[in-house]
Amino acid sequence: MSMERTLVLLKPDCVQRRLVGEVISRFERKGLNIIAMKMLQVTPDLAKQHYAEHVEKPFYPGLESFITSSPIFALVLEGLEVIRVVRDMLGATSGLKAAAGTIRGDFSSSRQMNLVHASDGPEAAAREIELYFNADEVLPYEPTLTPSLRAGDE
Ligand code: FUP
Repeated sequence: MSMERTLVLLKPDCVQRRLVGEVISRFERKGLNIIAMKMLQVTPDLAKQHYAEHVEKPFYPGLESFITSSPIFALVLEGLEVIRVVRDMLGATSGLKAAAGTIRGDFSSSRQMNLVHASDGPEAAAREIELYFNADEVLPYEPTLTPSLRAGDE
């Protein structure tokens, strides 16, 4: 099992609906390590870099307008297989399709306003972390409760 990092965004709907604490609390209770976090306003330029694969798609103008509409939180989470673990915690892209118990399944009824973004693979995670954070803003540390979270050989 590999220690990974992933980029998570708490999107404008998450902040506006006061769900930031709820969502971060789920990541903390899972045992994931927050190693970077900031509040920021996404600019159209940053949105185009972040969603480079979607820029030409018909839904992109609406997506850009949404993601730049008010501030967001960006986080880097660290943990074993954290890229997949966090995607599983988010659920399917559309809140209408996401399973109950997932963040989107519990709190979203929309495809666009789906509250949280998380990197979908190792290359995306590396690219997205660099897009949102300088190297000195990422602060890895050894959690003192690791022995209570998993066995030594996990
Ligand atoms: P995800 O990987 O789950 O974040 O979803 P995608 O990369 O497929 O889509 C990126 C964002 O575009 C999602 F947050 C939802 C949004 N989207 C739309 O608004 N309309 C669409 O038709 C498809 C995606």
